[in-house]
Amino acid sequence: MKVKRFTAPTMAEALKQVKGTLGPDAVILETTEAAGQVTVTAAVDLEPPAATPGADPADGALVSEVRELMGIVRDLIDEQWRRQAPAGGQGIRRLHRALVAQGVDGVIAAALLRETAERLERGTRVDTALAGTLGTAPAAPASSVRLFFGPPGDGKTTTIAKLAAQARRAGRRVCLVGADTYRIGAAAELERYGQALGAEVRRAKDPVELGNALRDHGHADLVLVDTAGAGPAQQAELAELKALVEAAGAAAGRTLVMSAATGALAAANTFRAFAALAPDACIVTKADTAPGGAVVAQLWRERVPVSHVAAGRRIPDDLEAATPSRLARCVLAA
Ligand SMILES: Nc1nc2c(ncn2[C@@H]2O[C@H](COP(=O)(O)OP(=O)(O)OP(=O)(O)O)[C@@H](O)[C@H]2O)c(=O)[nH]1
Ligand SMILES: [Mg+2]
Repeated sequence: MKVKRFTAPTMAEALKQVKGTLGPDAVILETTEAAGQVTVTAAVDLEPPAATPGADPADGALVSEVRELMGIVRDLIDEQWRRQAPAGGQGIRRLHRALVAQGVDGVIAAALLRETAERLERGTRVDTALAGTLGTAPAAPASSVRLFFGPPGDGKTTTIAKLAAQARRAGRRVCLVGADTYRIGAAAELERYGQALGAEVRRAKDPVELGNALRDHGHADLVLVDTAGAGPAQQAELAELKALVEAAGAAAGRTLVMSAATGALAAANTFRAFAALAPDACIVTKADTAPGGAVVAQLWRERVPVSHVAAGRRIPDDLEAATPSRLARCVLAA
């Protein structure tokens, strides 16, 4: 692979140099801007790998994924040349910089760039175009019973307390079910929240008890189930969570709670680990501590809707419904 840097007064000129020197297969690795000059770092694969008889099919898949990525970026470059729109070019450059700064996976970043570039007509702001791209994910379904799961310490219990407090303010009857039997003090913590918020609290130490609690939760309008945190490598804990989800039944909502501080690789691993629980929504927490672009980009790729963003510890104020423009801020706030 040959890597080269090109500097020019405009993005279009720099990209022209890239294409002229490295050819149409060049991939943009990074763009920076300083003192009125744009610097583009680009690479080209010098020797396209030939198909080897008996090669690992996984290698073939990887090669075609990289080829697809190169094609996407090449289309993007062509598109920018065709439009020659300075505002759009700047917007895409800003988005590219933010995606690189947040370490978003290359394939996801290229897809986000391409879809957003398609929305960038002359005069459209990049945050508006990006919100349009992110807004294509399906909406989180409304469920009167919802389970919350995710990595340890990412904010499940605090988020449940926020949702419970918001529902109580709206005059709804809330029942909290504690299924976290691992952490010392987890049950007492939920009890305290229940007392402070005027919500009934129940405990379920296994899937059978959870099934019973959900069948007989008084007359609550909203039932929120707290579970123990599990990391991507904790197979036994993940299997227990899956059993709880199954006991809750198909009508129960399933929210993955993930911190905005999760990096791209951890976000991909976490999502893979919890995919067996089929989350139908995600809440991104701790957005006051990190932009959260890698998590938002991963969820967009998986087509799991983000229902809320939490940006602080205050109950219930630091929890807002996620909108496409709020999510675009997460991505661009690098
Ligand atoms: N800064 C910040 N802190 C948060 C946010 N949400 C939760 N926290 C804090 O993160 C810590 C862990 O929150 P918990 O709600 O206990 O997390 P959990 O996922 O239930 O943790 P486990 O049950 O141990 O897996 C607490 O100190 C919370 O106050 C947030 O949006 N921003
Ligand atoms: Mg907890």
